[in-house]
Amino acid sequence: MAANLTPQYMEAEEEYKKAQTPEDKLAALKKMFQLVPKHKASEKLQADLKTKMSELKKDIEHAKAHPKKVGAPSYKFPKQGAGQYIILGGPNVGKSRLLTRLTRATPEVAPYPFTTREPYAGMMEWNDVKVQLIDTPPITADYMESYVSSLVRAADAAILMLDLSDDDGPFAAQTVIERLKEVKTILVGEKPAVQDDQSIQHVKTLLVCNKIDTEGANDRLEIVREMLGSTFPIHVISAEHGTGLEDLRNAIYDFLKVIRVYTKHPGKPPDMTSPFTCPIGSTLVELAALVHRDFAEQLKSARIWGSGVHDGQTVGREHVLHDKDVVELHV
Ligand SMILES: Nc1nc2c(ncn2[C@@H]2O[C@H](COP(=O)(O)OP(=O)(O)O)[C@@H](O)[C@H]2O)c(=O)[nH]1
Ligand SMILES: [Mg+2]
Repeated sequence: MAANLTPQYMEAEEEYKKAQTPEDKLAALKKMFQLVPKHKASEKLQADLKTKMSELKKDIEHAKAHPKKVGAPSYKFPKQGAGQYIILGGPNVGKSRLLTRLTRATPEVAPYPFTTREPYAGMMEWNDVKVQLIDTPPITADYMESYVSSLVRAADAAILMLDLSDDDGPFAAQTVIERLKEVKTILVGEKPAVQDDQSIQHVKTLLVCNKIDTEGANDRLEIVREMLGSTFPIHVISAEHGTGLEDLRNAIYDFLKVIRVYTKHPGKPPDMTSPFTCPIGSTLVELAALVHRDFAEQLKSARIWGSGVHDGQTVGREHVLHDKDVVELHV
């Protein structure tokens, strides 16, 4: 990219894309504007950002002056655990059943469509961490709740569910992909490294083919592999009978691509019960920011126990962390 954008800028842009309120969007845009390198190659980008900021400011003022009386429902799920997944699919594919199998949540499961009217969240346990799963109302060619796309855009990843008991299953999944694409939300197996159009959000997605216990499921699975196998990682399950669920549970965690880091206080044993999770490749200073807002700036060094270091070795701010590292932060 000509403007040579920094990773910090890209992070702010990611925040912008995930923002669900005009206020959050504006805050992220301000950050992007501060972080954009100020030179010739980025002049157009700077101008675009300024235009967007002033439009948003107007929107916010307008909304304040004209408060909505009634509106479409909107839902916001604060992120919890190591990551947030949104479960998507047509009616009756088994989305709610999956949530009951992987979490303690108890959404209604029924053999007729549109039982789930509202999104429903649960926490999936994976070893010593938890992953948040959100069940949603179905998406069809002529029905999609207005708030669903913003939930998808805000999530860390998606599970697209497909019904192998139904000849139409593969096409129903394709419809979900297309409906979301219409609102610039693109389900992909892997996020592209660079994304120029800021209005488009890619969401990495696992394709989960459910009801493998039913007759003809294997034949339909062949069709699915041909249609979608090159786009998404495919997992085959029976949510009803439990087939493939442990593999899926592992895949859901692995796909987040995070590591676990445990913290300790000087002279005390580490807290091995609730790790922090951060993206693979994170540095000490990035972890520090998770532990405490002020720590990123204040951090001087750390001692670390784990892979690639001597026990208790002192490392600097840019040290790259590994899964299961134990760190003692010195501020
Ligand atoms: N045979 C079979 N039926 C399933 C499976 N998973 C879900 N179902 C059934 O499919 C119907 C719809 O399930 P539900 O979870 O409510 O679907 P949703 O509309 O996607 O939330 C229910 O009757 C479930 O019992 C499965 O793996 N195999
Ligand atoms: Mg449901």
